[in-house]
Amino acid sequence: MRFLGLDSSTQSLTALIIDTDTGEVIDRSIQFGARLPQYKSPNGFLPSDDPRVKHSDPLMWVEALDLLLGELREAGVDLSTIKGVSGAGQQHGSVYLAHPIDEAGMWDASLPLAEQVRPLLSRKTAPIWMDASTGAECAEITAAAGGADKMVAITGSIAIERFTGPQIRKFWKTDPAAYERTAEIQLVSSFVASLLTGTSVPIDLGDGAGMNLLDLAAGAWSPLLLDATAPGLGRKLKAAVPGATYAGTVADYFVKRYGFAPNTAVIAFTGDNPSSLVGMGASQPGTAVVSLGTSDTMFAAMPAPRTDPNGYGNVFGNPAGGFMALCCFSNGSLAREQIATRFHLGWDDFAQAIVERTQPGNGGNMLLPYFVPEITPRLPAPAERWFGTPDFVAGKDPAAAARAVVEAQALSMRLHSAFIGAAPSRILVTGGASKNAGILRVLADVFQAEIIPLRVGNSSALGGALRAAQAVEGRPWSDLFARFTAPDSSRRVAPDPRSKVTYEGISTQLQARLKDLLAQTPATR
Ligand code: XUL
Repeated sequence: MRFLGLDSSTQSLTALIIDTDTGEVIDRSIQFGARLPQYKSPNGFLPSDDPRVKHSDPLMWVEALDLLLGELREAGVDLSTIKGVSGAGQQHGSVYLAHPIDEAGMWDASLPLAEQVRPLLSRKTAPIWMDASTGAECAEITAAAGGADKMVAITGSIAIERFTGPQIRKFWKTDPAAYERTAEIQLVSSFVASLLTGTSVPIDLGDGAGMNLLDLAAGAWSPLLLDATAPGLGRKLKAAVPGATYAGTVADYFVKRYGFAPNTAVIAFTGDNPSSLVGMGASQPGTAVVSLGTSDTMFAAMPAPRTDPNGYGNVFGNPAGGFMALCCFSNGSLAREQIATRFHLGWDDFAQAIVERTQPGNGGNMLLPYFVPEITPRLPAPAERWFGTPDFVAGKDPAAAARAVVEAQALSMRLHSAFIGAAPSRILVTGGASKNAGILRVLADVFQAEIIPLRVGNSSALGGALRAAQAVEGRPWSDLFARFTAPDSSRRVAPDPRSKVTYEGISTQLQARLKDLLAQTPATR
């Protein structure tokens, strides 16, 4: 049987189709910046004078869905053979609707969907996970809830700028009339699922945990936090549902326009990280995953919530049951791209610079690579700091710059993810940058762990397809994982034990420099 997984991420929308009988995988993506330039969002979000504000136009996501399904059809993919669809969205981003979506029969299949969804929006833009502008709201919610410890005890995370609750509160404070007009608030994941069914699909527990609103133990919105966030919020959110929930069948619009079978099942969508946990075959505790995308994340499944005493880590729901711990870094691919562009390095040069032209420790050169506001550690404004030889500091050493950005990212990841548990000896990697041998080499040496890329590139979309297969066909996870989440043995990287001591020393140095940087950073709360 064939299943479709969708991943609506920061910079692209991906479709991935699996055939559980033959093992065949087809995938295709739409890059928002390149393909939908009319939305003026080269990196997936709208320009803003304030670097802390990051919003996207939700209609860009809707139009991308039309474009992607149209392309699949033109490429000869018979969408009537798809038995189930699920998927994922970038986490935390929120879409505001003046009317719940219940237009299944009303959308005209001869017209683009974006034009028909436009009148449903009560807010033109959607704040996304990169937004860092809600420091005041985080402080207010924390105070009203009874303190940071209480927030962590209920939701698994302190109040965090990018999480949806603080974003909703800011919307209520800055545009109370539009907030009043809002009948329903969706996450990116549940919004895309709602488009597919033409009905309002509930938020799932995995992604819902990234809102600062979910009581993890109860698996339901916390009345205390709903009240602490904005008036009447409980009426604007449907009850959250477990990951495998059947959400309906694809809307008539997609049947008529793209040839889906009318009874194609749609399973609730989840966040991209929870979906990746499944797509990496890592939904049982014991395997750590590093995802190298627009954001870099490190995560692992866990049976019970374990929270980060430093407040950086988060707990989300695991779509296969239980929980997952996650650390998120906003200076992921955007920081690597900054260096590659600034130093005119192609990705092959970038890898070669790391593997062949520099050594672990980078000859004492170190970069603090914060080109956009950082989530971990919390930096409300961009900050770059260069330490080392005069050439490096003057921006005249491209090879050292390439190693420096990746070493700092890997060391910061190791430092801040320690709360997740014992140091891993094997790490699965995914995301666009996991194709880069230089980055894998640094990860292996910094973590002193074997780094294992998988054969399928987009683990979040694959997670969607696997969840649809598991829910509709009832196949055991172990069968699905054995078939679709195989490692790419040719690209495995083993750690070099000689670099262990070098990185221990540099880690201490990085920690001290981060402490200095944080001390120079004005508090936002
Ligand atoms: C996770 C996070 C990011 C987004 C990116 O908490 O904010 O990883 O999910 O899509």
